[in-house]
Amino acid sequence: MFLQFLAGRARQATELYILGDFFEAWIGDDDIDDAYNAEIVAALRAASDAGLKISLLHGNRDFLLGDGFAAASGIKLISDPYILSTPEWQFVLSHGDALCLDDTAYMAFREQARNPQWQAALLAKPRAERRAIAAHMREVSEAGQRGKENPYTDLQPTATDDFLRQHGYATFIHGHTHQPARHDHIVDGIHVERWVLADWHEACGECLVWDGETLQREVILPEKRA
Ligand SMILES: [Mn+2]
Repeated sequence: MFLQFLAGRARQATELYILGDFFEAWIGDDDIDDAYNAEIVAALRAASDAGLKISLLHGNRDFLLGDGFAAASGIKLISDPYILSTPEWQFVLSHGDALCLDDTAYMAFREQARNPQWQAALLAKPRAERRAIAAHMREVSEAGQRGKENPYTDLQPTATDDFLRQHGYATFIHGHTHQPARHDHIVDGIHVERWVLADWHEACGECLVWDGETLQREVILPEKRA
């Protein structure tokens, strides 16, 4: 369905920002020739060739997306957090995982996963081995979530307020927590909005649309084929 979105609705926009966990797993840019990945890369390329400016920041699953992927797709890899200034408004974009400080096991993994030496050592392994490692990491993560009342850790409130302060009280947009919502924060007496993105599934996706005046959720449904 994302491919339909990329070929359809997304083309009405001038810019598209993807805030991480775009892929369930990414084991290295050499895996671009995998059939599933190649189709997505080609679709991104077609959209960017048609004039859509696409930017992407890393999530915790696709942290290995690199320059090879970006060049092939015609997209721009941006840092997390990323300040997005439009003529009318300022936003700060992030995957969101960096503020989930209460999940100490995850934060330890995150630090490791973002370490360039660790990444290089992983990328040096054969593809089949990396694929097995990714599957194993997924299993460990799912096993850790089972049995928990709420399997998803939310952002740590104090750290989030500090983050909003550090980023000039810009409207904060992130994903990761699987809890789509719009939150109102009062930081130093200033009202700041925090928008949490929804997950994408085969049957339904969602994006936030900025039209220069308001930010709105837009539900994306699969196109019916005649
Ligand atoms: Mn995530």
